[in-house]
Amino acid sequence: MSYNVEKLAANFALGSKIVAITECNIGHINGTYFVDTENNRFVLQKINQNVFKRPEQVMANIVAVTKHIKKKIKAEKDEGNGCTLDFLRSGRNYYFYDEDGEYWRCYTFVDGKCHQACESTEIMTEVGRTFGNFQRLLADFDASALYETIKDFHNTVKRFEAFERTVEADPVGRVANVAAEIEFVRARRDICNLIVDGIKEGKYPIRVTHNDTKLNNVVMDKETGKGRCVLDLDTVMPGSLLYDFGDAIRFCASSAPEDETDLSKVYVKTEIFEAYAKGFIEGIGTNISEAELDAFPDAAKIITFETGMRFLTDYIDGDNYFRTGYPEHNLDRARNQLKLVADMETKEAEFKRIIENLK
Ligand code: GN1
Ligand code: MG
Repeated sequence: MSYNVEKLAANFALGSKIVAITECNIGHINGTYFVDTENNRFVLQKINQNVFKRPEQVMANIVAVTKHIKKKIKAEKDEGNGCTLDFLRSGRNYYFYDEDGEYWRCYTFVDGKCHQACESTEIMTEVGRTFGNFQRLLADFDASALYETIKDFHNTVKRFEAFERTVEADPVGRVANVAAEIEFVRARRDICNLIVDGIKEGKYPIRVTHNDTKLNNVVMDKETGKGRCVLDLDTVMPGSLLYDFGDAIRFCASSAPEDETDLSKVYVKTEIFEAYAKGFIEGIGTNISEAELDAFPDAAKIITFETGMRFLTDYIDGDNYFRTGYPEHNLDRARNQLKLVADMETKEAEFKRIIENLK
């Protein structure tokens, strides 16, 4: 489907004439375009309604959270705390609803560097600090005021149930190809409960969580290397900060990209786990409990496991959720993530020691 991006962008108050439009292909979910005007650069995105059933709720969450962060940063009068995304209005709303029933939104581009791969421990500490700081700035925001835009997004137990249902249905006849992967997942059924039960028992408080704490979702200052802004606020929801920590380790501390097929190249880098944890703990300050810190090693494993299981589920289901570049893409991603889980299992004691030392 091609869109008249220029016409769509014109529904937002861009302030000056559009001079160029470029499509951006990073990310598995939304359609993204850079819109350059005479004076500024904007990001126009089509919200994926297959994933986000209620785009207006996604935008309500984002607007509430970014307003809060803006207020906090202003009150703290600390330039070092960076900025947050600034969304443009279209009429009264922060989105434009087109004649095909699609939702579009537009925000001011934040200039800086987004690292696509982990280049050093210093960078990872800074990324950790930026996400920790994001949590800190939102620590006094009432998470119950947010919509749960993707229900049970990180409920690993429910994700496991969905996996089993898909295996049972085997809609495109792929189950036979993936017996080993299915067995790997089933053998780890027990870990699905750890965070879910901890939340139920009140051990892990419900906070505002980002839910997609990838390295490339942080904009860093090109000169100073300091974290400036957290991007991709679509999945900002009520949740546990363990999700955010775990997902960051899954993505940032891996030795290889998420779809590397040479599994001998895929392992978790202990020094990156440590560097990220150090920055995150510094950034969040006192807004974290001992129980949450103790669960960091498990969180990394659980979220990596969950993501591997989601890729595998989507593969078995016929690739309906994640954008894929080739037919076996989801399977390659699943194998990659499950390899990472196996490697994390061998490093648990080391991770625990690291967290104890950072406390
Ligand atoms: C999706 O689109 P992207 O890359 O930001 C997914 C995350 C997964 C990630 C895996 C809403 O994020 O949960 O961890 O792919 N986002 C959603 O690469 O499902
Ligand atoms: Mg995302």
